[in-house]
Amino acid sequence: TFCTHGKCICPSLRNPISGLDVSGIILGIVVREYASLSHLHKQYFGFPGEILMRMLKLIILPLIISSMITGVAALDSEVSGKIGLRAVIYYFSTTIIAVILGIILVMTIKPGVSQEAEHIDRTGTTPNVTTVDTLLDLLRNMFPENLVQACFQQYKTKRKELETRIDLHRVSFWFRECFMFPLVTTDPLTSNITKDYKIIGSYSDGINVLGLIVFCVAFGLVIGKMGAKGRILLEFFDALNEATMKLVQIIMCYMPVGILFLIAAKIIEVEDWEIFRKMGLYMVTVLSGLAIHATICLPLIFFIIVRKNPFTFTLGMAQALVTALMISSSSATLPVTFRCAEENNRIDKRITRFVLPVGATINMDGTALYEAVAAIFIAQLNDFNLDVGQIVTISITATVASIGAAGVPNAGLVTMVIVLTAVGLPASDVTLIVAVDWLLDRFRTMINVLGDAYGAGIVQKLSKRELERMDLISDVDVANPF
Ligand code: DAS
Repeated sequence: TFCTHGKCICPSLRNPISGLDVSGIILGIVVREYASLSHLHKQYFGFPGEILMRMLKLIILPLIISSMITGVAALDSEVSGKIGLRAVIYYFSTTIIAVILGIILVMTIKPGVSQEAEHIDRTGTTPNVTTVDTLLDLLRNMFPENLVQACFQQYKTKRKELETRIDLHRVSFWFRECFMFPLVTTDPLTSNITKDYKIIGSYSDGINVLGLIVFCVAFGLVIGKMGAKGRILLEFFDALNEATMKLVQIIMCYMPVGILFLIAAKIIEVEDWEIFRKMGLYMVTVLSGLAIHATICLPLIFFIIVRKNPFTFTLGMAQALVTALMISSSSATLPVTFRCAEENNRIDKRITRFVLPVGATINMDGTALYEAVAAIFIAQLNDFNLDVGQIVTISITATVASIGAAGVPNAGLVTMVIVLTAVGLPASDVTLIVAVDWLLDRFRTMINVLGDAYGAGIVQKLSKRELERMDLISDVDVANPF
């Protein structure tokens, strides 16, 4: 099916079963089976997909700079006093909660870890096998399980104590070298990887995302405070943001073709079909995270603050949620979100007019959760042991990437490259998650819209006084116009 949006016509990924993903799988299987063709796969099948990945990585820099600077500067000028501040605090807190929930789930379910590795974890043998481990394994086969198990457990406990003794020097070094310095970076466009530590936010592609984000937020705040003088800068970055989004639109027109070949190339080279088991587990992880966020986290926050039945509120938003599920676009769902929030849930227009449009742009709990899970899933697929600094980097960049993502289909996929490159993960592995993005996008868009709606209800409750004062002022105007 084709859709036309803007000037370009591109194969739509919005149809129920994304035909191009399925064709990519079929194409890959066909080529894989005909061995005579399979030698073609790397150079030819991989090439169009590689082009797509390079385009996505090319767009990272202008996307971060323009979306962060304009987003932060605009918040400063458009924020109508306390109402706007409350909305922004709500956006960030629910997004961070979604990211933490996603990280807990993906680190628990471990969708990307292969079964044999998981088996080793469960049976207690440590991943980096030393000679002692091998010796104990030999012993283990000669003696009854329980005796060797007890010795092995004792050895493991001792070893754990050794490993966990905190070396204050290392912690201070890590904090200074791997957290503070890169954040306040001297050169945001190049990363500096020291010999024995992976600097937080650095990666092989040469950009230090976190350093760039910190710079853009500071720069955006300054521009916002400059008033008229900052206007010209704000207009420049607004124009840069608009141009970047148009570029993203063009890249997304090519995306279906890139996806087709990315998936075909992946199918051809996949060694073990276990990857499908992992993909299934990955989808379960994302969908369960979204479900928990939508049925526990958001309703709990809503109930604690608003003291009303959150599920009645959700029912009031049903039409908007179904629309978001069908079209995978928060922005396109906005008119329905407005109607449901104002007519069914009686939210004041003065609140919805600010909270919903800004929320549809920068409040994307579903996308943030999805990007954190996907990044760690890809790390697990590559047996990449993430340290604390990199988990923190993923949390921050997933939050920022969700702010930078537009409310259009597959936007989370485009900004996903930011998260992957922020911890040095192979961005080409986006292929795997692309294959199922058409389904997950629908559900994360639904959660994005639900999060915006709950935000409007909560901000209205917290801004009761301001609204009453506005009513008073408007009453006075009517009664005594002079
Ligand atoms: N489809 C996006 C939205 O409209 C979400 C995403 O792509 O992550 O919210």
